[in-house]
Amino acid sequence: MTTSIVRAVCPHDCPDTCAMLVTVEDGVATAVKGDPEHPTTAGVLCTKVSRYTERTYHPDRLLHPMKRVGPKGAGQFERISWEEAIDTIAKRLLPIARRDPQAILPYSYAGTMGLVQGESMASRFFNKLGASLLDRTICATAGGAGYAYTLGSRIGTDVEQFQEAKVILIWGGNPIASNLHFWTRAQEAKRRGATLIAIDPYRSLTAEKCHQHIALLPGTDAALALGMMHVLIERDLIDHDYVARYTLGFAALKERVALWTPQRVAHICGITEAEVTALAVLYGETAMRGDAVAIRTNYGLQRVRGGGMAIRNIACLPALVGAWRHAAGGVQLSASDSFPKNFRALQRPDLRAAGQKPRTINMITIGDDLLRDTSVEFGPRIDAVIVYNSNPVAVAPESSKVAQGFAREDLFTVVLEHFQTDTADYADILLPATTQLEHVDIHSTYGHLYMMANNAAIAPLGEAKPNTEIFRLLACRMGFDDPCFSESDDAIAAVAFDVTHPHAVHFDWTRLKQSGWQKLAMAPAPFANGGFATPSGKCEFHCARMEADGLDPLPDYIAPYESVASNPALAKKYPLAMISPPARNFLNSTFVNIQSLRQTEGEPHLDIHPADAGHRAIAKGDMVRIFNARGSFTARARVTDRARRGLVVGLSIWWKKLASDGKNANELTSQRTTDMGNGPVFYDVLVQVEKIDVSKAAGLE
Ligand SMILES: Nc1nc2c(c(=O)[nH]1)N[C@H]1C(S)=C(S)[C@@H](COP(=O)(O)OP(=O)(O)OC[C@H]3O[C@@H](n4cnc5c(=O)[nH]c(N)nc54)[C@H](O)[C@@H]3O)O[C@H]1N2
Ligand SMILES: Nc1nc2c(c(=O)[nH]1)N[C@H]1C(S)=C(S)[C@@H](COP(=O)(O)OP(=O)(O)OC[C@H]3O[C@@H](n4cnc5c(=O)[nH]c(N)nc54)[C@H](O)[C@@H]3O)O[C@H]1N2
Ligand code: SF4
Ligand SMILES: [Mo]
Repeated sequence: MTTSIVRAVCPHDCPDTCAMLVTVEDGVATAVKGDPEHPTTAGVLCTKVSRYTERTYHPDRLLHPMKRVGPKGAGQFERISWEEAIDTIAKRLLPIARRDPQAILPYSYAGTMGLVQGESMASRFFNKLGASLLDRTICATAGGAGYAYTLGSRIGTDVEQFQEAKVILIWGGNPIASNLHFWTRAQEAKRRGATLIAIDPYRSLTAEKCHQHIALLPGTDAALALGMMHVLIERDLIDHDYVARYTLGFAALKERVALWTPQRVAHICGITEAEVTALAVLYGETAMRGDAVAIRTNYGLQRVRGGGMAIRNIACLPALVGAWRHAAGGVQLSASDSFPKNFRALQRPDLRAAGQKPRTINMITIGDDLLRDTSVEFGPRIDAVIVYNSNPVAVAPESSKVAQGFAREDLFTVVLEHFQTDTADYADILLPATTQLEHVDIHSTYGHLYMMANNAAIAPLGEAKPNTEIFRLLACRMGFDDPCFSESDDAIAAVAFDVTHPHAVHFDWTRLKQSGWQKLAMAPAPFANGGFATPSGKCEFHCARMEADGLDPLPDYIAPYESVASNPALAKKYPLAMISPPARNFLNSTFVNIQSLRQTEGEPHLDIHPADAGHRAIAKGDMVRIFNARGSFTARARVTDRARRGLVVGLSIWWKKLASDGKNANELTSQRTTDMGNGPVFYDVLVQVEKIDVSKAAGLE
């Protein structure tokens, strides 16, 4: 028997981007472990990815190209050859492209975060074709915009420093589920005497392990940050030297936050005045003592109307108290912009016809957009969609409309997948893609600072092909003869980072493949001496670019679209706020079909506070219907004060077809967008909940 260990990378949409060691015995991957030497992975993978071989060799893996033989959505397919598949796709796309290539839409997100299998050959293909552009907003663009207005780029505190902090605010994130290797550092800080505070409407797995949990109403974080700034300035817990040297607009900020008294803030956030004041005092006084204060802010708080402003306000806090002076101080939202990704080489936007700028479709309005007709404002009706690295029928908002769109008889849909997902059921042609164990890739991350290499550990299963190879074949069949369409995956990986950028001067693909990972060349404490990537070079409390973009140039509070306070008329019918954050054992909708993981999650649940359950006569274990004007889904009630009063929580994202009613929480979410960044508002939703007939519920037990 021959045994080897192959260096690989977890490809999933998770900030941790773990270094993996794959054991291969006679060509079969038998184990996947965390690399003990990689500093952030430290030998540990999460439960989901420890089961990677179960996912890779799953009996339901798609292994051959298929064509649809039943009605759209029914999921009935018949095996075809690659030749027939590629030929059929080209024959359908060519006449549409001749009419108007913008009628063709790529739809992809982060099934793999790899720079090669993500957006390289696929983007080249769609650029050459002149297809519509996709605004990939579904996750992080609201906060990304708010952060960039304030600090210039998504660069923040290095996760490897957090154990040195004395106060850590975990703000709108649940790292035990979604950022495990950050949590390890936070726990080490706790052992060394740090205070951990979770700011989250829900008592998540993480919140229950922190010293304090501030359970504010969803969508009110911007107000809490304004209240903290009010207290910091009023009590002079300010690093005046840092503020004078490295910030812009302090006087205007001072005037603005004077209006945001703890009393006003407490009322908006549904918490006490003392909570607001004590939080600011702990943060400010710790910083004034010269200790590091750090904030890990995530995605939970961005998925509301004012999500961009919320992150902007939080991003102002470290500069006020001079927290950036410490390597362990500051804030981490995302490390994305630390990596000089060479998008021009990877995606080749120059392949678009000279002067051509196709229209852009926002991925979160796919439901409405698939149902739109040709018009002057919209452009041509969407006639073809090519889906890869994403499962829009399960993950996009207002999903009954998404499904209705994909069910259009006149729409041609191609899906590249590992499994027959909810979206794959609507494909005309379904193509089998390789997994991370079967292809080569290179990764940047959004949670640490290592460039990562993924070697192929095993041969592709069945007839599966890498995304790159599928788009190479399509490009060839469509007659695209630019040499970039025959570049190998290794050649693409070799140009993924810009070696003229100081962070990546030492990047060399051949070496990286061998070592598996290499840290960017970045000094700790990135903003100890200013150096923000804003036009002023400073942390911009007053931001002229926001004004130019029609936004308030100063930190402010933007109420949710749907909340009891902001929309009382709607709240009369739908009085409960609903959030649907990630379940620990799923990764978005990935892994839901892995039986061992699904069994741990059980079935779709709804957490509801005893008071809210009580006056609806809902008891533990009852089946409930959650509904609003957009739709409904059913779940089993867990009566628990983990959800604060007025809030219900449905951990997500379930495959619709694996839920008893064929639906999930996205039936109820809206296609509205955030204040900036065109982001989604998954957690800005009012609903009503009712108990379902008892006998039926018992039958399901
Ligand atoms: N196990 C697992 N890990 C994952 C994922 C997964 O699906 N499963 N998904 C990955 C992806 S794509 C992402 S983007 C990240 C997301 O991971 P996180 O950034 O952690 O974001 P969420 O889990 O959406 O929300 C985290 C917490 O925010 C809270 N929250 C909801 N609304 C608000 C609010 O208005 N204010 C505040 N302060 N808190 C709020 C939720 O209750 C939840 O506990 O995780 C990644 N990691
Ligand atoms: N209600 C609600 N909805 C949400 C969220 C929420 O918290 N609540 N979170 C939102 C967020 S943060 C995000 S990021 C999105 C996530 O949305 P998506 O990025 O669509 O994530 P997944 O659901 O994991 O779907 C990824 C798919 O890609 C496939 N895939 C993986 N690797 C490859 C590959 O190499 N090739 C091909 N062809 N396919 C591959 C996987 O099998 C999987 O089916 O969902 C959003 N939707
Ligand atoms: S999902 Fe996250 S924690 Fe789990 S192995 Fe992948 S990168 Fe690591
Ligand atoms: Mo995400």
